[in-house]
Amino acid sequence: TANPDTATDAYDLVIVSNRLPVDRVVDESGEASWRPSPGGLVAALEPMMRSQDGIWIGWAGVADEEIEPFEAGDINIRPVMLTEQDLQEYYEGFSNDTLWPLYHDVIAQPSYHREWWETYVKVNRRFADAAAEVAAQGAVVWVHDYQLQLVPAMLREVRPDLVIGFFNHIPFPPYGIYSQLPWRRQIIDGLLGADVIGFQRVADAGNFSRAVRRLKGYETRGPIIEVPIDTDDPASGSHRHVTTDRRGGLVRTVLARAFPISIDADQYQDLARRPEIQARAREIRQELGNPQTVMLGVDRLDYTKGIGHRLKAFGELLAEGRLNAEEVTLVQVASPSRERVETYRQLRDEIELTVGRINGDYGSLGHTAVAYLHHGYPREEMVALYLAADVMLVTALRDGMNLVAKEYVATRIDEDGVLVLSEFTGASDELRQALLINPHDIEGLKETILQAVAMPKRDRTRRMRALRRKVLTNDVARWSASFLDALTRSAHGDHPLQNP
Ligand code: GDG
Repeated sequence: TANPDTATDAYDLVIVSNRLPVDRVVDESGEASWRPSPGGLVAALEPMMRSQDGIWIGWAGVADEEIEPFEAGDINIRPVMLTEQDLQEYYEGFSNDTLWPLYHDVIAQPSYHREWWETYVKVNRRFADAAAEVAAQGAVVWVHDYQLQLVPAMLREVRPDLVIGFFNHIPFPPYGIYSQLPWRRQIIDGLLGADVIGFQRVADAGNFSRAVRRLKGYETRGPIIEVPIDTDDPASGSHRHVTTDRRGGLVRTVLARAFPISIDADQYQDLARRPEIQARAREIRQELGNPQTVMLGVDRLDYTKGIGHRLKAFGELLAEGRLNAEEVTLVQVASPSRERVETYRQLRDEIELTVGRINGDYGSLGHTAVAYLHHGYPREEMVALYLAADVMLVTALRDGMNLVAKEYVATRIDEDGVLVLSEFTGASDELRQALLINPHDIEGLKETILQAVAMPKRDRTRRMRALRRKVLTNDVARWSASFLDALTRSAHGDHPLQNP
């Protein structure tokens, strides 16, 4: 397999994620090319990828096609092939119909299929091999998210010289839930191949450590996990930061702690300052019939986002006459997501039935109660929507972070607008000045919506100022820098236990 010394292209920084940050575009003449898809992760990593000779490994979004490495917008890209069957079993199956519902507190029932698991192992191996092939001697490899939890150990096995990091973008569930997983030990072993394992919340890191103690019996000291070294293994001599545990056995140490992700806040502020986007925000309110209050929800159409709970609360407030559809409009952007997974199809039917009922009962020709949009929009339009919204509703039942909440705050350069935020999002750990809610408590949610609608300007500004301070200081550049710093320091046997 990989020999780092003879590799022709060897990179010092390797990013591994399921999906590459590029989209294939076909022009009028039928010529296909790659366009960088501007996500927060790319924005955060781009400067480092440039300065450190980096490469990104992942799936290019087209099934059954071997694609040669290429460069897109200055980023080196190494595609990993996925067949249609891999997509069904590894991606839609094990990732999105087993791990996703399990890690989000079994809001939906996870499906456990042994064939899906086998494909998950096989595909993880393919990603690990690709990373092993391109990484320079001693390179830093940063693996992302729940689709690739076996990659760290697979990679360490063939390339013990690498510094390996893993970041989990979604929650890590409490042991009582995690322990349902038939392959619970294999996943833990996979993750523990990393030197640093990052989570969104302190609670997620705690859940992970507990699972490690329960399932593996390893010792943990705060965020440090002691992983015993098998001294019969010929690679055992090449491990970094090896120490002895209390019983004198050899262990390598793994750091597992919270690194809450964020957004490119400046980019949202810059968009919010553009006159044409501000004009679009005014136009949106006009198109809605100039209601006194515009409320907004922006989510992938996913059962974790609590869209149904939000609609229930809004519908009841209209039914009870405590809100009036002539005065208040709820705009719900539900961007299409995972449409081949059955649970998502059912969710779409439920949501659209509820929206239709509310509009039929409380709307009029001039005023729709819920403006429901099953589309994805350009970022400019999202920012105009954030600017147009008096109240932002984030009612997720479980969410690793929720970037939408942070985007709304970054956009509000006018220091106005009220954020209603679920306690079950990672964002609620930082955004304490939002109106925090428990989305399961429909009465409480209704009260809070009324409070948001009626909040005096002075209070809105005071809260928004405090929220903006948080988001503008802790942006995504700081997040990636602090994770990579922890990784590089771990290569020298030094574990930063918390953010500087
Ligand atoms: C996962 C975790 C964690 C949505 N619709 C449109 C659109 N979006 C953008 C939003 C935001 C992103 O997609 C969604 O991010 P979230 O964080 O809200 O949620 P997930 O997609 O579930 O992300 C989550 C995140 O990973 C990062 O670690 O925070 O907890 O579940 O940026 O703006 N963007 C555009 N058009 C749309 O229609 N342009």
